[in-house]
Amino acid sequence: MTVHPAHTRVELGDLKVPVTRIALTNGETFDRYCTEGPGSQPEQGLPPRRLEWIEERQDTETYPGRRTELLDNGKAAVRRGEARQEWRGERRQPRRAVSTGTAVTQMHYARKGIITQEMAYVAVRESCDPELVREEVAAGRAIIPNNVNHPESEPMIIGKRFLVKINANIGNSAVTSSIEEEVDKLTHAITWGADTVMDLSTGDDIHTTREWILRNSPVPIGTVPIYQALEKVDGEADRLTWEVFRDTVIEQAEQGVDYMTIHAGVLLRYVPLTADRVTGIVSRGGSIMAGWCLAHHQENFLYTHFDELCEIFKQYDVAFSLGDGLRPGSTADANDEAQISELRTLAELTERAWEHDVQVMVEGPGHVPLNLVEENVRLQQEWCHGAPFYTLGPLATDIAPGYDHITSAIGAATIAMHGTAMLCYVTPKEHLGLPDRDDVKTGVITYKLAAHAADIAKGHPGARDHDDALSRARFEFRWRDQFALSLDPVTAESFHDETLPAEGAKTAHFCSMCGPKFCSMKISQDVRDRFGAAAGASPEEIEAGMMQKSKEFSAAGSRVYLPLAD
Ligand code: IRN
Ligand code: FE2
Repeated sequence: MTVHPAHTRVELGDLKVPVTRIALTNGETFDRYCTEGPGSQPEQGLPPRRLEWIEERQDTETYPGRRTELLDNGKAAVRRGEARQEWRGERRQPRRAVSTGTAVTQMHYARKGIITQEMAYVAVRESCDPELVREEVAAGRAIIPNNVNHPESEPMIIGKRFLVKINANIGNSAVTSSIEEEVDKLTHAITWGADTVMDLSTGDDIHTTREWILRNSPVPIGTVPIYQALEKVDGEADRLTWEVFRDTVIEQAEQGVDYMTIHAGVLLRYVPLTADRVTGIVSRGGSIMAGWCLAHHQENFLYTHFDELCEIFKQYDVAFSLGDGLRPGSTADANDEAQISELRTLAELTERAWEHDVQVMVEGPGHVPLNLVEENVRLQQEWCHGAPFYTLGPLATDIAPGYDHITSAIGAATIAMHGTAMLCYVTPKEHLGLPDRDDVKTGVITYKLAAHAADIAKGHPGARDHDDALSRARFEFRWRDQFALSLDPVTAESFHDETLPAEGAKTAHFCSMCGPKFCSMKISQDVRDRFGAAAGASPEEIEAGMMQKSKEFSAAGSRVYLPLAD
């Protein structure tokens, strides 16, 4: 489903890299980065386009039966005693690296000097040299989230040398939202431009919901496995164990989750540092782990078992998203000792994951006043040796519930300009409720524009082409092209039509903002036309022409805006 009749999905070259091609009324076309995928029948899922590449590398094996067994263990569904909506599409057997010591990660290949098809694909998408992709992945400065059990995905890259990406969170925390609704939110999010989607479901049917989402997702899917682990112990954090958590991670890795938020930096000794904060611990995962550490008076098991996690991740190519469980939840708490201490630990864990060839990004805040934003990126980049930074906004102020997509987009554009690689969207419902379909769209569009503003500020090659295409359409009164090129053509066109619905207004040289007489674009075009007539004239002739125009201007009463001739 494209968002405008002038848009078509076109696949380029042997690798079939998609772009959204926009047909303009002047006969030109404009190609945009495309996230929406080829479209799927939800019960059937998407074609596994990467399967061939994964098989060609011959480094995975299947281990029959595993997935089915786990499906039948859907504890939450059994507890509710309701008929479960089973995944009816093709159920492939899960794959993993041939032997436990082996890594099948993109980082592993990149470090061996190999440019995988995934890297080549990403290079076409980003219009860059495949070698740049390989180098950045090898150095850990970029990741390609790419689970071998998610062959439906279209490879994409997260790193500061590439286009700034955005993530949309979906998930049914309320019991009311159904599997269909979640798949619909996924489709909606990628249609509007989400680069990755995180399934944060915490309610019932977590496993089945995730299966549907993965099988229908052309973008990488992230999760926070501690949420499901907590469900398995009936929501009692004290009863969590490494074993329950490990099995949950394997279950999700088998399904094809591409990256997982792991709150391994919430160390026992950091928890007291949050005592004097205005908003304490605001991270869900962070508070679960802090509660566990305090209840057992033991070190966070995600930290103590981190190497075992790496062993699992490297067999499926799951990337770490090292969670910021101690992120500030208010501008007052920004850059405080708790946050900075955790960042130091995340830096240590980044290096440990790299020892296993496991891809890593590092999560960041939260709520941060604009003057403290840059320091966040500087410290993270320095300490984590350039590992991609992935931040939640941050909100630049706390005072606007209902508008937090905007308070956070201000921080997001700023932090991305300084080098954050991916932005986790915030919707207007942040702090207030579960986002619905419309909120997902508003969040995605708002974050697309924040990310793009940062791409321009960073001087990313070609980033401004889109702006230039739109600005030209605007200056030339190609209204239809202006709509087609905008991030949200539907809203742009309907706002225009609210005041000038007539067909003729789509080609008129004005809009209702200034009306026909006062349109600055129209006036400056007239100015150009007059000067255009002087092209080829000698300097003396131009001088004489200017004098003449000056006299005409005074004689007409020195008015900038002249009444329109009928
Ligand atoms: C991103 C950066 N910092 C946090 N995030 C996102 O917040 C993360 O990717 C995930 O979607 C969500 C995790 O929330 P908690 O469990 O930390 O609150
Ligand atoms: Fe918040």
